[in-house]
Amino acid sequence: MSNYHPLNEAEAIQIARTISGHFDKEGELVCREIGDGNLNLVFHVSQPSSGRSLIVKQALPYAKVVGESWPLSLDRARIESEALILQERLASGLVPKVYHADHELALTIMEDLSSHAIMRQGLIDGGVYPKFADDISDFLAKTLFFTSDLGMNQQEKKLLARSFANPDLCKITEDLIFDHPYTDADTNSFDPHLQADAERLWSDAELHLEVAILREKFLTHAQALLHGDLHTGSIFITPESTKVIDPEFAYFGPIGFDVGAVIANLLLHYASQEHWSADETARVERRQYLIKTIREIWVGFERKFRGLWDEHGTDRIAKTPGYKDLYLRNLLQDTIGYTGAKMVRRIVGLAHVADIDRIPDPAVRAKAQRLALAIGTNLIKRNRQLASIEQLIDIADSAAKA
Ligand code: SR1
Ligand code: MG
Repeated sequence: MSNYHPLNEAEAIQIARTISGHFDKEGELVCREIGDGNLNLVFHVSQPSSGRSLIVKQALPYAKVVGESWPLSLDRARIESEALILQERLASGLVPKVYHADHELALTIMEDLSSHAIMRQGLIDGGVYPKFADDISDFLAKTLFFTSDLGMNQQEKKLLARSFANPDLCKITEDLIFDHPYTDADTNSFDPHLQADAERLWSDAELHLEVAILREKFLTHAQALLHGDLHTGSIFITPESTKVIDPEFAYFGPIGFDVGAVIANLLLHYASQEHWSADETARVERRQYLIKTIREIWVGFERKFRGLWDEHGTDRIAKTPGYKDLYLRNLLQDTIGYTGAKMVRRIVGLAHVADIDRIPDPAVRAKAQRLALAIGTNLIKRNRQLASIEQLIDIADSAAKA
């Protein structure tokens, strides 16, 4: 009989007390439920007398954003804690420390990162993060290379993939990213002024063909252990530090899906500058900063991934001349396609981004939304013809100037 039940704040405090040596024995603990995501409860437990704190994150058996009508496996909490532990081993310092995991209660107790900002909000507030491109390209290159057939024992990888089968969460992605935005699905949600734009997406056969190819790769191409939901709401940040959180969507999939997720969210923010920049000069400057960051992420990721391949490659046949270049070219094309898919879903699909949704003036919001759709659909349609990150950048900049 499972002991699972959603915790209340008093119970979260009781559980937090069991983390030995974290809090002073005597001091009072206070707790607030701060979860503002789509799926989980998040308790912030702190001790004012010692200044110490931690996070108790608990999965709910359904998608909070929709309600109990959308059941979800609690096993995602085990997947999240195990992914965090593995990511810490592979990319040390770039994820929160895990103090304890209870699979029955579907909870993970981890480092409190309240000293950091959620990157999406940080960007909306005009934040500049000089270390981000280096940190995130490090995270991507190390976690993805060392869980791929290039960087780990291929039989062990198959066994690891078994423990990261994540069907419920993959189904969310398969539906919400690779299906529903391209048909008149009940889950879709968009401003009425986008009706004609959405209908164009639903009837665009050229677009559907590329989405079908990206979807097939998501379903079948078990390249590496992905984070699986690497948007700017899954990143805690300061100018000096980056921490990737929330890998509950982790599973073995195509590497470009993670890289594309980061770039897509920077481009959604790029589109949102229709509102968040004070004037045209500020808008151009802010967009240049975002583009520079995207370029540095891809260039850093590619350089590091190639370096790991040369230094730690485990596969003899993968050293065949030309193979690495071909692999990286395919990976770039996947990245471009997934970038586009992750942009489109945030405009017409179920789950949106605050960067764009919080634009108060509907006409300005529509301009940002249409820019995101123009960039996203172009990237999807052209991904298999492109060969450099500069071409992705050209597509974004040309759409913004149009
Ligand atoms: C029902 S969950 C909606 C979205 O929230 C998560 O962060 C994922 O991006 C998912 O698609
Ligand atoms: Mg999340």
